[in-house]
Amino acid sequence: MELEVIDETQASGCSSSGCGSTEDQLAHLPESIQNKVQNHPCYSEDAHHYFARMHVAVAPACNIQCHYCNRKYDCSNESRPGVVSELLTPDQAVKKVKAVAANIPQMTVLGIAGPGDPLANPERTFDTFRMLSEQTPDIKLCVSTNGLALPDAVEELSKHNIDHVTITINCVDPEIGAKIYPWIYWNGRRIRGVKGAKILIEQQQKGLQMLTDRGILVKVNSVMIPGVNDSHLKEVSQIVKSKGAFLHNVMPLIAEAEHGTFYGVMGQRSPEPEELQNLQDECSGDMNMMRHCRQCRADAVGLLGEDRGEEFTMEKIEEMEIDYEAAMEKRAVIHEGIIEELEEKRARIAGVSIPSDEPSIPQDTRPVLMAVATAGGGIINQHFGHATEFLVYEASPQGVRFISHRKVDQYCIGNDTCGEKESALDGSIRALKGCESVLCSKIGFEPWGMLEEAGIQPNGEHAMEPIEEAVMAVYEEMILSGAIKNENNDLSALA
Ligand code: CLF
Ligand code: SF4
Repeated sequence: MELEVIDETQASGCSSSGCGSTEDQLAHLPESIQNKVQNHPCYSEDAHHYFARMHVAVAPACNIQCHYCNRKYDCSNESRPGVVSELLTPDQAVKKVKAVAANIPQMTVLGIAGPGDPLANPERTFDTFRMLSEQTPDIKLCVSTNGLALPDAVEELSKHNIDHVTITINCVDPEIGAKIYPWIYWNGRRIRGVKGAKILIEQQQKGLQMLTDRGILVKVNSVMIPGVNDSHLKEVSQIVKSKGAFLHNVMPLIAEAEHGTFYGVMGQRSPEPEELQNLQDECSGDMNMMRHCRQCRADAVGLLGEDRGEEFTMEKIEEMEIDYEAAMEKRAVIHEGIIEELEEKRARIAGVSIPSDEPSIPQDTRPVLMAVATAGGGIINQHFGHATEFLVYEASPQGVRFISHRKVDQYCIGNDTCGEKESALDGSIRALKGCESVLCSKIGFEPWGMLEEAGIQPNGEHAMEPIEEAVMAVYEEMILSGAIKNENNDLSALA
């Protein structure tokens, strides 16, 4: 008996809960826009399993202060606090982009996202974009900004063919803004409190409208700050949607005392995964929500969730010989292959429908969260012990939808002598809270036992299978085995 693997359009219902599936997000859009986002790993959830992005850290200065930011670290509007990025000149940045593009051919997007605000460093940012648009025409250009200087930059952005812009909009109410932004730097003066927040909000909204009027795709990032803007973000979502934003990315606040940020030091808490998911669900409505953001660094390189920056330090790049013409040819072939694979996958999922007389899962069967270990490609292909993050999917009678990712410390690093093994494994199990199963390509005896004890069923039987199909198959197995108990369900038809 086969249960339905619902196409992602239906999977989200696409219910009011919404889903991150490319097909669902894009089906209603003109073909020209679908083409723009189908290989952008941030604008398309599907694409992020296949295509990579990179950032170049060319923009050190910032024109505002956010309470979740410490200037020693990257801009937290688009990246998590981490080690300070290696600051590059525009020339170095171009060299780096060519080196990465030649070595990671699935890299399709170059973003400038810090470590300060790209538009507060217009010369460095636009020099980089100008050279790249001339020398690496096969790479999409992307920028992320706090929005203060955006209206003045829109013309320049359109000139360089930058058609993906992210604005971080945390509020539309200056009173709330004053709790997030202590000051802005505007027309040569520092403006504090509500007055500063009001100017910032006006500039963000104006910039958003100008971009969407020109057909530039805008993603809005919002940092969810419990007790400050969490209950306000639904309104933000509606407003940005009404102005034509393409995607809304509600990200969790990261606030640790050791980062030295105002919120970190003051003990402002970050949201729990469930709180974030609930807010994302509330904001979704007919708005496309991004749920696969990794809050990557301002010098991140690779698939979302992986960071290969160490392979591309300037020292290493200087030693590389790059023939970009040849690299472009190779890249084009690889991109075509990936797009074909993606299209096949979408067609396969959409084509799996059940004849109406086939029994299906009773509609009141409760949903189940499952964690998946994957190294990319949309399949279950990673050893439990090698995972540095797990993707969390929800299976329900309506289908399978991506929910979030959970970061973990790598449990197994190739030997068993690591003294911190126990605690790393405990940490992984804690991170998987709420998940009832974990799907991976392989798993050791010891973690298997510990996961079971924690009520999480390990499953290595779907190695190398497409994620959505494997998750639905495990859901079906759980129903049939009675692991999902629902007294109202008559499951006899499924047996
Ligand atoms: Fe970079 Fe941002 Fe462009 Fe993506 S990241 S500038 S849109 S290419 Fe992506 Fe990274 Fe999240 Fe940003 S996962 S932090 S949303
Ligand atoms: Fe920091 Fe970015 Fe905010 Fe500037 S915009 S203060 S760099 S988080």
